[in-house]
Amino acid sequence: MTRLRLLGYPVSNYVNVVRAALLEKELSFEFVPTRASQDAAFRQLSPLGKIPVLETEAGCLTETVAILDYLDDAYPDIPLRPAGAFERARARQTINIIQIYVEAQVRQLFAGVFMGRANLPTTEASVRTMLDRATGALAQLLAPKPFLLGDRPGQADLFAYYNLDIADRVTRFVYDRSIIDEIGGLDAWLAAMTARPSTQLVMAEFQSSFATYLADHGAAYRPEESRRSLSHA
Ligand SMILES: N[C@@H](CCC(=O)N[C@@H](CS)C(=O)NCC(=O)O)C(=O)O
Repeated sequence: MTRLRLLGYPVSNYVNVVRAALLEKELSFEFVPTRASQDAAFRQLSPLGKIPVLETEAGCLTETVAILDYLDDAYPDIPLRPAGAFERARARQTINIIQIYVEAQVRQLFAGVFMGRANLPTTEASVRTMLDRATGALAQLLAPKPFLLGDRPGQADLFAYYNLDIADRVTRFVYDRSIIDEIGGLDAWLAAMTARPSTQLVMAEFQSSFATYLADHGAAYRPEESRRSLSHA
């Protein structure tokens, strides 16, 4: 019997990666709705005050990639990393590119898209420059068959799915361009990922919490305006 608790909020792309991983690994866990916070008490659990946090019997973990590796090391029955050294490194390469050159870029625009504030044109321009490089890199790197590195979804698939979802919403809204379409070749992968029971559960909660989040923040973004929402792909 595992005693795992995931602290997070269903709007968070990072929380959703970890939640999907727990579901794909068929682990028993409790989901504890928790917002990011700089409160001293929360920073005892999460040093940067960020979500997700995974509470384990050994202590609390943050940083999604660390949590994913912990889950695979501690609970290896259903692995989410390829067995081979090269494929495993390729998965991490994919995750790093998406985390640094896609997610961290579009995150700079969240305020103007999802939080009712305004983005600087200079930020929109600098983010676009990096996104263009990342889009080219991912177009070169990703070759789903149908999953990214095997015949079942792994860490790289989950990381890509939830982070490209939020990135696509941002690029459509800010630039009227779809990063997913521009990477290309992802339709069968999106369909296969969207059909996973883990995705259905995680995205259903995302949709309802996201609507509340956008209304609370007076956001300019309207989910229904997005031509491609992965949960409806
Ligand atoms: N590098 C962290 C990023 C986590 C992150 O940025 N989480 C967001 C929610 S999606 C958050 O906690 N934001 C609040 C903040 O940055 O203070 C990870 O891999 O888990």
